[in-house]
Formats: sequence, C-alpha cells, structure tokens
Amino acid sequence: MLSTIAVAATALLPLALAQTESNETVLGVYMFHRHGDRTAKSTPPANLTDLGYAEVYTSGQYYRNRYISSDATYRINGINADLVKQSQIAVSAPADTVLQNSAMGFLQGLYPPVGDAMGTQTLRNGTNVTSPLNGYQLIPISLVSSGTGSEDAGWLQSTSNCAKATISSNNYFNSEEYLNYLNSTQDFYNNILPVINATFNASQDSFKNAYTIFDLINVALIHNSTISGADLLTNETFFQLRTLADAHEWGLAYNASDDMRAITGKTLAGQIVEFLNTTITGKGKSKIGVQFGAYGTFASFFGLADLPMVNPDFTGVADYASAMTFELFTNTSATISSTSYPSADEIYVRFLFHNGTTSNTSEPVAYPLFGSGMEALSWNDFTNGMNNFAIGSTEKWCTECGNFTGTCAAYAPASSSSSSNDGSSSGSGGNGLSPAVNGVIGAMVTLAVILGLEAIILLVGGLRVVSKKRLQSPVSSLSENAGTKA
Ligand SMILES: *[C@@H]1O[C@H](CO)[C@@H](O)[C@H](O)[C@H]1NC(C)=O
Ligand SMILES: *[C@@H]1O[C@H](CO)[C@@H](O)[C@H](O)[C@H]1NC(C)=O
Ligand SMILES: *[C@@H]1O[C@H](CO)[C@@H](O)[C@H](O)[C@H]1NC(C)=O
Ligand SMILES: *[C@@H]1O[C@H](CO)[C@@H](O)[C@H](O)[C@H]1NC(C)=O
Ligand SMILES: *[C@@H]1O[C@H](CO)[C@@H](O)[C@H](O)[C@H]1NC(C)=O
Ligand SMILES: *[C@@H]1O[C@H](CO)[C@@H](O)[C@H](O)[C@H]1NC(C)=O
Ligand SMILES: *[C@@H]1O[C@H](CO)[C@@H](O)[C@H](O)[C@H]1NC(C)=O
Ligand SMILES: *[C@@H]1O[C@H](CO)[C@@H](O)[C@H](O)[C@H]1NC(C)=O
Ligand SMILES: *[C@@H]1O[C@H](CO)[C@@H](O)[C@H](O)[C@H]1NC(C)=O
Ligand SMILES: *[C@@H]1O[C@H](CO)[C@@H](O)[C@H](O)[C@H]1NC(C)=O
Ligand SMILES: *[C@@H]1O[C@H](CO)[C@@H](O)[C@H](O)[C@H]1NC(C)=O
Ligand SMILES: CC(=O)N[C@H]1CO[C@H](CO)[C@@H](O)[C@@H]1O
Repeated sequence: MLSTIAVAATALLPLALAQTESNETVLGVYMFHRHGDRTAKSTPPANLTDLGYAEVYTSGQYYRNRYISSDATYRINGINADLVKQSQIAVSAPADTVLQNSAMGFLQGLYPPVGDAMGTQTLRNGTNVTSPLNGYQLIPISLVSSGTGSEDAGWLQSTSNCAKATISSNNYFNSEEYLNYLNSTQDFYNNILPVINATFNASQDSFKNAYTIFDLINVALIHNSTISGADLLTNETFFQLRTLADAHEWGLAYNASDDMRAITGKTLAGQIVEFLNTTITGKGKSKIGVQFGAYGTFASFFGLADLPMVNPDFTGVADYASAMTFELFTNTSATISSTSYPSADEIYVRFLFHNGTTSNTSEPVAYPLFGSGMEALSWNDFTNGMNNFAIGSTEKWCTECGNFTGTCAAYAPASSSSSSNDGSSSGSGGNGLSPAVNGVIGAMVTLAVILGLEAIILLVGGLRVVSKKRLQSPVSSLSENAGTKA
C-alpha cells in the first residue's frame, strides 16, 4: 500500500525539486522530540539529568535560531520573536517526568527570558511589575493521553493502551527472528552479567531484555565512574549491545505486514496532519506544534513513512534529544498576511530529522517521505501519504485498536458488547501477554500499579485516556478563556 503511494507521489511531483530555500517562506512547523539524557529505566523513577536538560535546552536554542528569532534562517511567517504569543504555539507531552521536564527545558531555549524591559507591565496605579527570573516566560504543556510513564516502562507498547497494537508487539516475541536472536546471543549476554548483576539476575540476562540492558549500561558509561566489570565493556561489546537493542526495539515498534504495531506512529501522523491543516485553515494563527515522546514513536513513524529504505540507520533507536520536524512552506519570499495567504496547492512540506541534540554545528537533514525520492512534497501528496496510515479520530483509534470499552464504548459494534471486548483474547497467556513479555514486565509490577492509579486519576480528573488526544482541544483546558456562561 505504501509503495503504491510512493509511485503515485513520484509521478505527481515533478516540480517539487525546483523549490529553492531562498525563495521560501515557512508557514508552520510540527516537531516531535525525544527527551534528553536521563537515568536508567531499570532504576525507576527515571529522571532527566543536568546533561539531558542542557541537551534539550541547546536544541531549543537551535530551533529558536532556525524558526523564531527576528533573524532566524527559516523564520516562521509572522511568529512572535521574543514575547511568546500563546495562540501561536502548542506544546504537548505524555504524563511522564522525563518527557515533561524535557519539554520545559526545550521551551527555555525556544523562548528564553525576555529581560526586565520587555518583561515588565505597568499597572493602572502606575506601578511597574517585572516577571520573576528576568522575564521568564510561561508556556503550557498539554498532556497527550498515550505514553504515560514511558520513560519508566521497559516495554513501550504497554503505554500505548491499544489492544491490537499490544497483541501485535507481543507477537514479535514468538517470531523466528526474535527466537534466533534469543538463542544466538545468549553466550554474549552471559559474558556481560558481571556488569549488570546489581540489577539483572541470570535468568533476566538475555536478548529478552536487550533494550533495558543496553539502557542500563549506556547510562552507566555516561555517569558511573565505578562500573563493576568495566573491562568487559569494550567498544565492540557496547556496539553489539546497541545493535541488539536496536533490533529488539525495531521488532516491537514496526512490522511491515502488521502495521498496527506502529500505533504510536499512526496517531502521531494524525496529530501532525491535524496541526498543520489547522495552520492552513486558520491562515497561520497557529504556527508551531511541539510534542515530546519516546523513541518507539520515532521508530514506528519511520517504518510507516518508508524511511529505512532511504537510510538503514532509521531502524536504530534515535539518540537522546533527537528531533523530527515537518516544515510547512510556500514558494515565495514575500511577506504573507491573512489576506494574501497561499492556497493549499501552493503549500509544500519538508521532513527533517536530526539524530541526537541539534545544534549550530550539527543541523537537521531533509529526507524523502513515503519512498517518494522528493525532499519537498505538495501538501496534497503529503496528506495523502500520511492519511494512508494516520489515525486522526477517536472512532478510528477505537475501531482499529479493537478497544470498545470506556471512552470507546460509543463505537462498539452492535453485536459485540460482551465478547472479545478488546481483542485481548487472542494473546497467548492468561493475561493476554506472552510469557516473554511477562518477563520484561515482571520487574515492573509495582510500577504498573502506580501507572494504573494514574490512569484512574486521569479518568476521574476528566481527561481522556484515549490515544487520539487532540492538541489544545479539550474544552476543559480552556477554562480561563471561557465566557461566563454557556
Ligand atoms: C530520581 O529522582 C528521585 C527524586 O526526585 C529519586 O528518588 C530517584 O532515586 C532518582 N532516580 C535515579 C535513578 O537517580
Ligand atoms: C498598585 O497596585 C498594586 C496591585 O493592586 C498594589 O500591590 C500596589 O501596592 C499599588 N501601588 C500603589 C503605590 O498604590
Ligand atoms: C514604569 O515604566 C514606564 C515605561 O518603562 C516608565 O515610563 C515609568 O516611569 C515607570 N514607572 C515607575 C513608577 O517606575
Ligand atoms: C484497550 O484494551 C487494552 C487491552 O485490554 C487495555 O489494556 C487498554 O487499557 C484499553 N485502552 C483503553 C483506552 O481503553
Ligand atoms: C540454539 O539452538 C540450537 C539448535 O536449535 C541448540 O542446539 C542450542 O542448544 C540452542 N542454544 C541455546 C543457547 O539455547
Ligand atoms: C556481580 O559479579 C561480580 C563478578 O562476578 C561479583 O564480584 C559481584 O559480587 C556480583 N554482584 C552481585 C550483586 O551479585
Ligand atoms: C530473577 O528476578 C526475577 C524478578 O525479580 C525473579 O522473578 C526470578 O525468580 C529471578 N530469577 C533467578 C534465577 O533468581
Ligand atoms: C555504579 O555501578 C556500580 C556497579 O556497577 C553500582 O553499584 C553503583 O550503584 C553505580 N552508581 C551509580 C551512581 O549508579
Ligand atoms: C572506543 O571509542 C572511543 C570513543 O568512540 C575512542 O575514543 C576510543 O579510542 C575507542 N577505544 C578503542 C580501544 O577502540
Ligand atoms: C483540513 O481541515 C478542513 C476543515 O476542517 C477539512 O475539511 C479538511 O478535510 C482537512 N484536510 C486534511 C488534509 O485533513
Ligand atoms: C542514531 O544514531 C545511533 C548511533 O548513535 C544509531 O545506532 C541509530 O541507528 C541512529 N538512528 C537514526 C534514526 O538515525
Ligand atoms: C520569484 C523569486 O523570488 N525569485 C528569486 C529566487 O531567489 C533568487 C536567488 O536568491 C532570486 O534571484 C530570485 O529573484
């Protein structure tokens, strides 16, 4: 299905390569960003470190100089350069300390304190009030409902809440690829047990836990000056740990013949299209959307968008503070107002990615989406390509996930109110999880209880717990803008 679109896109887009940057005006941007350096998942709660804070802050500064500041290289048309205008920016993250704090750190670089002069307001009685912290700016971060507790979860799909995606991911643990890795790497993992034996026992020390083992060692190599068995960690061994973790996580995040596994990429695609479409239909009122999330969402999206065929690195786990960016632009350098706003057929989209912290010395690179070979797609081809897999409504999410209880009850097929209510019956094992997954999750039972409580709090608090959370949309979140009575 994807390859059909790829061919169509190539045929329809002979003009796209003619875009030259000097004649462009960026109309809007959507970014998906990974958190900065953190502590290990296997020693919860995970925290953003000072290094991680510095990474996302640096990234924020880079994107400020690219999109926001008055002399930005790809300045977004009409965006406020210094004092943030809340209606122009929408920021979101799952309920997760590492991800939310990363979003905050990024925003401090994107819209830094404005200083006393701009950060001062004069009251009616003539008193001048300067905002705290040298004109520090407050920008709200809204919650996306899937991905709660991602950075403490050893198995990311468990945070998607999507029944069919969970089953699909579990199927990886029964695949020939997985079983071959499990068998052929056991000696390798046995050898490094002395490095991780404070956290993993012998039965947990296998490819089954490839990511959490890599994660523990990666964190230790950055932060811990007294690693036991450090001499076992040659560059080659560490590279092998990383490569195995990449294979493991890719297997859980994407499968070409079963794309429900990539649910997080599908919902992200829906959010991207919706945000950029709002930019167009609102003639530029909303200008930049930023979402923080886990590496699994990058991988799911990369697979859906056919990026590994452009560069096989896309099957590897994206480094800390990686960012993918969707630039909505038009082909003129003239100033654009709401009356001269371009029509959809004069608007293009470019996809960029940077692996690890973006900075002036290491900038993002454009890649062609959907196998199109084109670094710029027309808005029409972009949305056609995305809508090939995007999930953009609660109804579609519920139907495709096979979830028909709770918020999804409204979409239950008339006949199936009692049977197979969320598809979990086709999982192997009494609780719908394969034994291997139970192993991964075993150490995190306490955590799951905490997450369960959080879910209840979210429900009671009136927030939707469906994966299709809309940026900025929940009515309750707008209470300070609401009129007196409806
Ligand atoms: C993260 O911070 C909390 C306190 O906020 C602390 O209890 C916990 O041990 C920290 N986690 C790690 C891995 O350092
Ligand atoms: C001016 O108004 C502010 C806020 O109401 C108050 O805190 C302050 O004391 C007033 N200053 C004077 C000089 O009246
Ligand atoms: C408040 O700020 C305004 C503008 O900067 C200035 O003209 C005025 O003198 C200030 N008022 C006081 C009481 O400092
Ligand atoms: C969907 O179904 C799965 C499997 O039963 C469940 O764990 C998850 O909480 C459900 N999600 C929602 C949003 O109801
Ligand atoms: C791996 O598979 C081979 C052949 O099926 C078997 O002989 C061997 O014992 C297995 N090794 C492990 C570590 O399970
Ligand atoms: C881990 O392994 C090392 C080397 O075999 C051993 O000295 C150490 O006591 C072990 N630590 C734990 C917690 O088992
Ligand atoms: C390893 O740890 C897990 C979780 O704590 C435990 O269930 C399992 O029995 C342990 N295995 C061994 C061989 O100690
Ligand atoms: C460093 O690693 C050692 C053993 O590998 C462990 O005992 C210690 O707690 C670690 N220190 C930190 C700060 O994580
Ligand atoms: C291991 O990698 C580091 C950094 O990538 C490099 O500085 C070092 O020389 C390498 N060591 C060996 C033995 O190759
Ligand atoms: C964009 O939004 C408009 C108005 O809500 C809608 O009619 C249109 O189908 C949307 N386009 C896409 C590509 O989602
Ligand atoms: C990011 O870089 C790491 C090495 O640091 C590599 O393993 C991975 O494949 C890269 N990921 C992407 C998406 O480029
Ligand atoms: C139509 C238009 O604006 N063309 C400009 C594109 O950029 C080149 C080089 O900067 C200019 O020379 C053209 O006038």
